[in-house]
Amino acid sequence: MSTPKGFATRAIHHAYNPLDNGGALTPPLHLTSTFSFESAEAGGEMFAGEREGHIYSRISNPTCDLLEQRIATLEGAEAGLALSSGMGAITAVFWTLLSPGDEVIVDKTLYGCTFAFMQHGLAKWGVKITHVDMTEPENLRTAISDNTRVVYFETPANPNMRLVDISKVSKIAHDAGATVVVDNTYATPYLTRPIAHGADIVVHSATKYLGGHGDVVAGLVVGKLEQVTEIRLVGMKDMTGAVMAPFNAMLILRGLKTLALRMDRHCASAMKVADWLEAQPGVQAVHFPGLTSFPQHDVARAQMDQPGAMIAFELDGGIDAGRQMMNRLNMIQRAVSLGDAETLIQHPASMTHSTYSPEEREAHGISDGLIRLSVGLEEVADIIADLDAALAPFLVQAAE
Ligand code: 4LM
Repeated sequence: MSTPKGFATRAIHHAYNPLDNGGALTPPLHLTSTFSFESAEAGGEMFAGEREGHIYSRISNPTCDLLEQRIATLEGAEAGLALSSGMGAITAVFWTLLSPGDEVIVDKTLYGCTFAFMQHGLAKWGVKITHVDMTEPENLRTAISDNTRVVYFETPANPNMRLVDISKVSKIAHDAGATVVVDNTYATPYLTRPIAHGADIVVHSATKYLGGHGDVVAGLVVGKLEQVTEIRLVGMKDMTGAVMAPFNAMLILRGLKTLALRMDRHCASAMKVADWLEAQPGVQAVHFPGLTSFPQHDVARAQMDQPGAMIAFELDGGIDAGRQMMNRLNMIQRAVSLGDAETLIQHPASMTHSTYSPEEREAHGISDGLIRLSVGLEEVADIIADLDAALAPFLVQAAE
């Protein structure tokens, strides 16, 4: 048996041979909604699941199919599924796995729209949502019951960077018969492969690092073939229709080719920015897994190959100081989303996490003063210089 190829090689070559496609180096873009059947009988057999082949692009498409195979190999999963957005991916998984009366246990901190889907969406349909601080896995053991169907978390969590120990939480969840779903958007499979640590299903907002260029909204799911097929046929085909457009699949395939390269640069720059921020007198706290001051530095080392490139920080002057600092930036863009070539900054309490009420934000550990930085691919000296100029007035005040 040949040795499996390395991550960057599989991200470029896996499951495609140009010679099968007239020598085209770049995989063809299959812009087609439907597929012709060789005969009426063949079409019937495909619908009955007795014959392989594409039927209609709300079920499968060859360009999406290649992307699905690529993300599956990168995550170490049996199968993948391409969807229209990260939220499309998350909701398709939940609509497939759950029935009224089931319980979902989710971590304390989630991306704002995921939180809204749970609290305002799923809860309306008779699903019980329980939030548990999974940074202490034993909390899950106390909360879990026979009704718990799914255990769900992000690691690192958006926006406050809390980590969840995937192995410990998966073990507790599996002992109780629950399915473990991990949102791996922040880490990407280049840094963390949750399935190797025991997770069952991984979801992504491919809008972020996987696409990497801020030009597409997309989502992905990976897991066991049987489960992914069910999510395809129930969650995607019938319940959400959240299908990825083939053109968008091409953009994500292009992004994946440079994922390893980009992540190395993102992570190296973020480490320098975090070190620099931590040394500034007006900066009250920096939350970044690569810092030795990070409370879960050990968990980071155990399950992340590098610390990622998302930083959360707070200034001494709280959110007023944070807003003033953001408004003084020149190069760094004030924008939500993350994982792009451009460094992006945003204020979770009034932007990505404004779906939480102020009381909920407090209970869920999302402080009003928190600023989120997605460190991009510019020269790191320019990123630090922009932050330095914007922070200067606070540093003077802090020194006085
Ligand atoms: C943001 N995030 O944080 P789509 N999972 C995680 C996310 O951060 C996001 C999604 C899912 C941001 C968007 C504005 C951890 C999104 C949802 O946006 O539906 O692809 O992914 O800035």
